[in-house]
Amino acid sequence: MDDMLDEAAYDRLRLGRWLAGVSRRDLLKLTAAVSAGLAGAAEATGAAEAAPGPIVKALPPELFTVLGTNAEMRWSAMAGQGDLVPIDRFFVRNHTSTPIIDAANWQLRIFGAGLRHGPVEFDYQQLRRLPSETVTATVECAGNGRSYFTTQQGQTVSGTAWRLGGVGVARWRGVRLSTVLRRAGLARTAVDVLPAGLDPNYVTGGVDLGPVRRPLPVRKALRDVLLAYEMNGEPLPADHGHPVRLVVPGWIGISSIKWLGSIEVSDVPLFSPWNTQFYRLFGPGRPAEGEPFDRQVIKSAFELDPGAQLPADQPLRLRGRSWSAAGAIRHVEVSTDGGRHWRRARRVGGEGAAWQRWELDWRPAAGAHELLARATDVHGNTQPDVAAYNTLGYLFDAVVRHPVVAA
Ligand SMILES: Nc1nc2c(c(=O)[nH]1)N[C@H]1C(S)=C(S)[C@@H](COP(=O)(O)O)O[C@H]1N2
Ligand SMILES: [Mo]
Repeated sequence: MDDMLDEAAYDRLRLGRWLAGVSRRDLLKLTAAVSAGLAGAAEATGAAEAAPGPIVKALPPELFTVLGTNAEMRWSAMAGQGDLVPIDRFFVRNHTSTPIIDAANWQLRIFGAGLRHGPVEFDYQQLRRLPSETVTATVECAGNGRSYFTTQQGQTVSGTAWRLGGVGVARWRGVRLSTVLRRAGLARTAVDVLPAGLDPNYVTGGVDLGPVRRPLPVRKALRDVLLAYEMNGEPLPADHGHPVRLVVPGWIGISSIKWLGSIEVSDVPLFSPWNTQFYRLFGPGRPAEGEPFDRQVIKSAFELDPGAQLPADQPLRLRGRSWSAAGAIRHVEVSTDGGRHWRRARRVGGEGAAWQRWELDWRPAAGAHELLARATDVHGNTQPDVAAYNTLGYLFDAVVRHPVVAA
């Protein structure tokens, strides 16, 4: 809770600077200049060779739904799985395409006015020799569930039409960002860090926005951010950021920059299109410059595809998962009749997992049914009936109506 207030307060400060100092046109110019600088840095660290398609790994239709340059996990693929999402079904969100980067030629460049000395470089071997840490953490796209703004709430939103499969939990091993920043000579005046990817620049509407990058306050960077080089015990796969990515627990997926090439450390608040144009909440009743957000919300999913066929007049066990970036899930209620009656689901698995698995026994009559699951976390956050509208369709937290057919 405290952290959340700190983040909001910090963003007000950040925004104040923006509104006071720079007009929107200046900001765009600034963004372009920064992009050009970073593009140069990316070239210097070398490496990015194009992969044949936007995604390298196999995308069998029983595990994924392909959405442009992205691949959404099918929730039926989580049936029978433990807490972790295996790499073969972990969702992929690419702004452009997966670059093939050779760890042996890779370097991470850390630079900026927030360092006490000049730029510092780390190669892969140097990073691997630093003290390592292993954490289980969720990566979830801020737009996960976006399609339900349209199908459930009748609203127009732009962006990838994810259902609920833009989320995954993995065991990440790597070096704490704090370890690397301290070795790089972090100054006390540092305020933001700006990690940038080595994937091709993101071009939209004819404008080259430069490499994918989004600033993080130093406070968060030092708290629990990991530079990950392993995922579920394997070297980080190409699609998930090989050789090194950021993992930013609790924050929206865009924070967890893949194919990390550079980190600027600044003594002034930083901006990129990914915290000004995108990944802000725009729309009716919101300020013109949008509302900032960094955290994920609370959601639930059944381990079933929408429209799944179930056997009628037989006892069966419904399974699903709920997760909240704010903390552990306290309880989950499930309805099998479109929201008229609710029953408490049974928890499965231990305490403290990244998501809460649950199950409920049910004997469906023949015909169409609508399943709903509503989670509440230990802070009392609960899933609403309607998610707060925003034009870019972020943070869909409402209860999803999941159709099934029993026959
Ligand atoms: N360099 C880079 N990092 C990136 C992205 C990207 O396109 N390029 N996509 C971001 C977004 S929007 C999300 S949701 C997560 C997805 O991580 P995954 O593809 O490993 O599931 O990566 C983030 N990191
Ligand atoms: Mo995302």
